[in-house]
Amino acid sequence: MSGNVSIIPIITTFVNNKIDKNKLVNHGEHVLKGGMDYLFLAGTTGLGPSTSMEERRYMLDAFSNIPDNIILQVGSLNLEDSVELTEYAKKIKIHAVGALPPYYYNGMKTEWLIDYYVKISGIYPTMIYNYPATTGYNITYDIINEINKKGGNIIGIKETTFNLSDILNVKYYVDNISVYTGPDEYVLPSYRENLDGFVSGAGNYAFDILKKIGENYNNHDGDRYQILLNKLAGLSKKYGVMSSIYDMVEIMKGYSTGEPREPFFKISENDHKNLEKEINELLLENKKKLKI
Ligand code: ELE
Repeated sequence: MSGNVSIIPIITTFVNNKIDKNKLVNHGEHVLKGGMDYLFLAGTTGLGPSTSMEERRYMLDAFSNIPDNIILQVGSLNLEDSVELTEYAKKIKIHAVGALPPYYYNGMKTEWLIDYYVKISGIYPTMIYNYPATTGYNITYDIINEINKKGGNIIGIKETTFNLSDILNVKYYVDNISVYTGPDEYVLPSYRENLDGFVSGAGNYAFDILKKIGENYNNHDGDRYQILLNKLAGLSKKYGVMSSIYDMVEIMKGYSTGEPREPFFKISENDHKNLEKEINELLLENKKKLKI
């Protein structure tokens, strides 16, 4: 068996633009009971950059009874806020904090990125959230080594990139770091490349399929489960990135997770029906070959 770790960036359960705590905890519990190891709060899928620091504290409080299973994304464009939130996470003793680099602005000096991570990870063990396509910055192995040399404590990296060479270089050249793949399409490769695990937004609705990938990573059924996951993630994108995940949880798992936060608009009733039809057809087609 592989020691691969599963991290699910859960959606934030809004109702009328406020976080619904019961729905959040209910969803988190389903994901963990489904065999996943950690919940990643305020990630991309959780619409994290749209949440206030107060909302992120509120989410931490909601899970303060299971701190070992929690990772909170604390990155922001106001480092003092991020630092305060990291201190709060330390008090609750969660597994680790995650942090996007400062984003949106072009031309940040590399040394500022380094100092940003030294400040956050100097307080609490930190997992870098590397997502170059959206942040504009690629956090490579040499930057991580520099952060740790300057007193930081980077324990992991979540690599939302298809650049396998960058991903592997972190594993090759940084001591004692856990490397997690980020794209849904790289769940199986995280096992095959003997990395430390994966982060998968599709895990919100397909944690049972993620389990199957793990059980079959060394045979060809693993490929088939990964292909099914890719197709489901493709449907999610087709019907509306992030927003459709709320509908997919309801369709596939049978409980409500509220709604997204605008400008991620709720998908229409008609689209919901079509999405449900496409999911059911896809699952039916796969039932012949796979145990789902
Ligand atoms: C994925 C991102 C990227 C999961 C998070 C994650 O949500 O925090 O659709 O592949 O660009 O890496 O959601 O999603 P895609 O880490």
